[in-house]
Amino acid sequence: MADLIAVREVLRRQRVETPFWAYGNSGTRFKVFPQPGVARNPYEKIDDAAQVHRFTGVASSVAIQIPWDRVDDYGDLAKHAQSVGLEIGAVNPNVFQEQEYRLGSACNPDPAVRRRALSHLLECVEVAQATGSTILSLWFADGTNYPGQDSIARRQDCMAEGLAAVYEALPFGMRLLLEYKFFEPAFYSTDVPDWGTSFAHCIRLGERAQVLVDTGHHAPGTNIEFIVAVLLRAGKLGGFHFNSRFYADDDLMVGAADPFQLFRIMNEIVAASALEADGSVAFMLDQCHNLEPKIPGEIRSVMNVQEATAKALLIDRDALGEHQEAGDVLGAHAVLMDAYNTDVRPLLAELREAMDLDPDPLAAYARSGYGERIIELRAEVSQAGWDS
Ligand code: RM4
Ligand code: MN
Ligand code: MN
Repeated sequence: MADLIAVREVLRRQRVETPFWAYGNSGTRFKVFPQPGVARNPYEKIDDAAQVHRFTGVASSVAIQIPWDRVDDYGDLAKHAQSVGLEIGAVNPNVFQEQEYRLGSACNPDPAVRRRALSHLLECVEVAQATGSTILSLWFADGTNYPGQDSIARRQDCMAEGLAAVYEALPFGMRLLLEYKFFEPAFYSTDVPDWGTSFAHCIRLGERAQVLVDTGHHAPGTNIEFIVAVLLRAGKLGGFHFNSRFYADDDLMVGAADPFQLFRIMNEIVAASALEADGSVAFMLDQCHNLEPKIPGEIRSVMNVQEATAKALLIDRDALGEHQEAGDVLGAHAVLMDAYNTDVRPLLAELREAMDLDPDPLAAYARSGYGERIIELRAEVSQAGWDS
């Protein structure tokens, strides 16, 4: 049996970071449907993120995206975050939306464009310093659409060179996380398409470069927990972008499409003691709430991560080990499934009460009236979203 007191302690300390972009309007390439009350600027995104933390107690940091969340004074933004009990988490440079980046950013055939991309990445290192962030989180839309369009090898050289320049600029204590995604927006070749490519670049860079696993960035059927286990062994799992996918990079709520997969991932984390350790695996959400309301969508997602984590913590590791050693396939599998099939909601409700929180975060948020208040308060002036 797992030690319940220890399980609660780990759950109490676990942190799940929410992203600024979850609080702005979002949509598909067909349409962005604005929602009433949505944040109009980074300060209001902080206020919304603070609600998620207020009701879950574990979402104490927020990721920002530059230029979407550009402000004049980043120190002031960090101060505002602190005033509502938050910290600025990962800084996410955006090198995919400007006209110059049509053929890529760090791997663009034009050296002037590569320099421009690099200078934006370096600007983001400064933003991270100014906000007290310790993570620079990189994702590149770079790639090609047609065989022969560009040299795959040359593009890798450029990627390596650009990353090395960024790595060099990292101040002490800051990590660089390199995210991969197998396709989109490029359809033929992507310059960082998989964990192997990210891993290879990170190994070359050094200790403070690690792989970021976005759960929505794999081909259907990929065994993500295997990737997680391999990266953990190598000390190269920097963190997650949690979300759900049914088809491609859907960015739906984590644990909605496949809660069992999330449990299997958390099982590898727990098995490697990567929750208890130094907190070096960053659990971040990367989601967009196109249809559902955003703050409750984030609360639900944080709860889903907690439920998967709780189940993984409940696995009877001694019994599992015994069955595994004895070659008892069904016995070992049953130990895992027993934990997965446990209803952990009462355990989490108790934990919340012990943390002076409402046992039901979604109901408590609904009762708080915050959702109605922002609709009234933010009626005028344009909202933050993909197109701003
Ligand atoms: C990418 C990736 C990045 C996110 C962008 C907008 O697919 O997941 O993390 O910043 O989308
Ligand atoms: Mn992502
Ligand atoms: Mn994505």
